[in-house]
Amino acid sequence: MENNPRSSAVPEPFSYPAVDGEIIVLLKDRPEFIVAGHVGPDGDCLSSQFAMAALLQKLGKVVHLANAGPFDRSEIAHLRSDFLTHIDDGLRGRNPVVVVVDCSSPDRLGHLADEIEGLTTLVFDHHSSGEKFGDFRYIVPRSVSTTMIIMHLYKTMGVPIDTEIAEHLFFGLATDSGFFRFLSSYRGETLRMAAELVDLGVSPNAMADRMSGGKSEGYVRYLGKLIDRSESLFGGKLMISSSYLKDARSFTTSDKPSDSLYQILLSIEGVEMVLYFKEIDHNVTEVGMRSAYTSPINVGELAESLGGGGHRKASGVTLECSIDEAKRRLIEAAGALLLS
Ligand SMILES: [Mn+2]
Repeated sequence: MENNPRSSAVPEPFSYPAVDGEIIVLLKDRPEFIVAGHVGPDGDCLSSQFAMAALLQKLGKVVHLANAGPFDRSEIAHLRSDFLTHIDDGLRGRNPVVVVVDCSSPDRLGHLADEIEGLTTLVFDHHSSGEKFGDFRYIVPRSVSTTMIIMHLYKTMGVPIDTEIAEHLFFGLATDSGFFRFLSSYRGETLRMAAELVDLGVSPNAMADRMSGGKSEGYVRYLGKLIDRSESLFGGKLMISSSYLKDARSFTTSDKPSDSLYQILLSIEGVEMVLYFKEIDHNVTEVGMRSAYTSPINVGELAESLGGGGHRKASGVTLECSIDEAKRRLIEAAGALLLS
């Protein structure tokens, strides 16, 4: 063992820090809650909202789900009616506590940020970047998903997890970890938590099918177009692709096949970074950023420097400029990182 260079490098196993007592008291004492998540909600955000709402309901609370949307993507369109898209004055007047999940800064709440102002706000999140906000925070950047943070809260509060809740918790973990592909070494605790969820009735097989199945033919054809459109820059270190407003005329899908696109472009040997430009309006461009497992590039920092946020390997920013201007700015910034 003494000759094994790895044995001395084994880090302390990760465990979730204790949840602040004040947070627990607030959750137990107050009667009414709004559970909010970020704009353009993804699997972890929506699952976290459902799991948090279920926890509060089990505590006997009145709970409202809120999200500014959009709920255009076909896989989440059916959930639209479960969420308030605005907080009206009647609800505000009852002084509910706002629980914000999976959200690194207030602007990620969209127009809800203004509507919850003045209400007591609790934040549960795992993003490492962003702006500290809310009256109370439980932020665990090393947690693979926000749903795992909420699972820790269930355990802390001794609230039983039924199969439906377990499915929400697992789904957020599965989406944010690329079905465990992004999980690194010495993170057995995450697999042990996943194992508990499987023993509570979750089928990883069914979850994988839910994550990757159910796509329309138009979606797959659009993915083909985005791959076809992609360009290689900086000697093959950067791949970029773009979606345009005009695409709506040629492709019968409102879904953006971004996860598959990233995965395919990152699989090209030598690619360190992928930038995906989405024309949202003539002067609004969303940029998704990914960096390769083996690359030292931190796209979370890059996004943050432009007013966005995310993680080391996956991040995004919304820029108020044309798609051409966004490309010019980002390609220059990427070049500075990749060629340094
Ligand atoms: Mn997340």
